[in-house]
Amino acid sequence: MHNLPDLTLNQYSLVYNFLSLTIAAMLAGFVFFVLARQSLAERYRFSMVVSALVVGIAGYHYFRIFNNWHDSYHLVGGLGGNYVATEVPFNDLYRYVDWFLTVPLLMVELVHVMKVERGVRGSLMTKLVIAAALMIALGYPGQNTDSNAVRALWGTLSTLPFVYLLYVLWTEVGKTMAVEPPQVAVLLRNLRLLTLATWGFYPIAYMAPFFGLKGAGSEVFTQVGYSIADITAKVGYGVMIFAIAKYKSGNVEAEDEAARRNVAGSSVAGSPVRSA
Ligand SMILES: *C/C=C(C)/C=C/C=C(C)/C=C/C1=C(C)CCCC1(C)C
Repeated sequence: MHNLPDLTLNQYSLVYNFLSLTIAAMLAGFVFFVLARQSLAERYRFSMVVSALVVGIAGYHYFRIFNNWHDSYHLVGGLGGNYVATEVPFNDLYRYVDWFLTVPLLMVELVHVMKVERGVRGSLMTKLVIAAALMIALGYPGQNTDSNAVRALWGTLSTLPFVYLLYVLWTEVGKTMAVEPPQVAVLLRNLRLLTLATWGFYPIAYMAPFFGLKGAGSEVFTQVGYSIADITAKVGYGVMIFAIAKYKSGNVEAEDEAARRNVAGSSVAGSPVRSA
């Protein structure tokens, strides 16, 4: 919960319309991922189930945020007047609960379409999911404080798993790019850049009070910024995961063949009879 500043008609409407647009984008994403699932090879379909879950959870929360925004303000003085806070508090926990659930799921989506060995997959997923959940949980206590020192403390703690996560993501995706066909490598590279660019926005918005952004400007910047970042990091990201899964679906036979050759190759190399 935090105190809402007075807004002009335009400021209020900008946020209102962006929250509304985000609900539409999440719903559209949901329909797309459910339908897109059919066009993938069996083994990649799960990535679309997770994508649909992510935008489903986010769409629900945006619906709640939208209604909350509507109830937390009322227009005083007609069209020439201002939007002034009502007695209904604005609940920031919707966003954090949403991120707490969706950010780990975004990691699951990614690892699912990456070429990693069976034994590595589980531990990679665990590392990324735990780091993602820690990052969000540690950020929350600093979100609604008026003290810049408290905000900086929790912001810094949350940044530790954030940096770790980006590091693991960057190196592991890099390793996969080296063993994937060039088309998939390009898609993975773009996905990595999209993740870096969109995820980087959240800590910047969090730190807005440090850049002197206060009151109405800060509120509008944060709400609109989070909406754009969420659409890109969830719907846009899911569409890119789909593109990767789609390409790989056309290649499952070649992939299996390569895997068989690898297994056969390693047993030949390890055989004392052959090497003698
Ligand atoms: C769909 C939602 C996404 C991708 C949310 C991502 C959120 C972050 C990367 C948040 C990071 C934060 C920090 C690194 C420090 C300050 C606190 C947070 C939680 C805003």
